[in-house]
Amino acid sequence: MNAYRLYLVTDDQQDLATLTEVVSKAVAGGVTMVQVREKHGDVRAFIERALAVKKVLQGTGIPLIINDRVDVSLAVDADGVHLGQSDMPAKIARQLIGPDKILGLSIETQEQLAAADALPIDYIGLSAIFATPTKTNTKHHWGIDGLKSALKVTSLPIVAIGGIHEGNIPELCSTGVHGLALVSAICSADDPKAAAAHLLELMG
Ligand code: TZP
Ligand code: MG
Repeated sequence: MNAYRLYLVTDDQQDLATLTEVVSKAVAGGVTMVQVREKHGDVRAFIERALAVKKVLQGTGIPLIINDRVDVSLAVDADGVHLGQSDMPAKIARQLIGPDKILGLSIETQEQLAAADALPIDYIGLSAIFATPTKTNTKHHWGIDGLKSALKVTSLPIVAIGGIHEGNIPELCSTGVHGLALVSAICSADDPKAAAAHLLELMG
């Protein structure tokens, strides 16, 4: 199974109860991977929230990925970590997490893309495909054409992120992209289960 297919990234504005409820419903709706993303709380809160999500995912086979922090990923024995360009270098992260964990890296520029295949990573998060209110400091938006050309440049699986919703799924999927990562389209939906199921249906 392609675990990158429908990749839920959690909303750090949601409280713990909402977080676990959203993840649980999204899992029921069919998400294939879950990343816990925390941008505001301290490391204790990050660990607490990651452990709560881990409990929800227990027995589902859905990989748990931790955003930014290798130490938190190790602390909760997650399935992997997703790094940004200002986080720990991928080579060092790989040494710390070992060969079997999943390592993802956000790629924001053509230069970073050109260097990606030489890194010990498992997938690329192509960031950001479209402008999004969820993350306002994105410098470059790849768009559909940028995604298409990125798919030709790298042999790594690409997960598209940023501004993805039911309206742009068909054109995104027509590129052959390996996965779609979303925050608001699932976390802010009235019914995250129905939202995830509908997104999957649109993906065909
Ligand atoms: N990285 C690039 S865009 C983004 C992240 C974490 C946010 C995506 O959120 P949304 O709500 O799916 O546009
Ligand atoms: Mg990051």
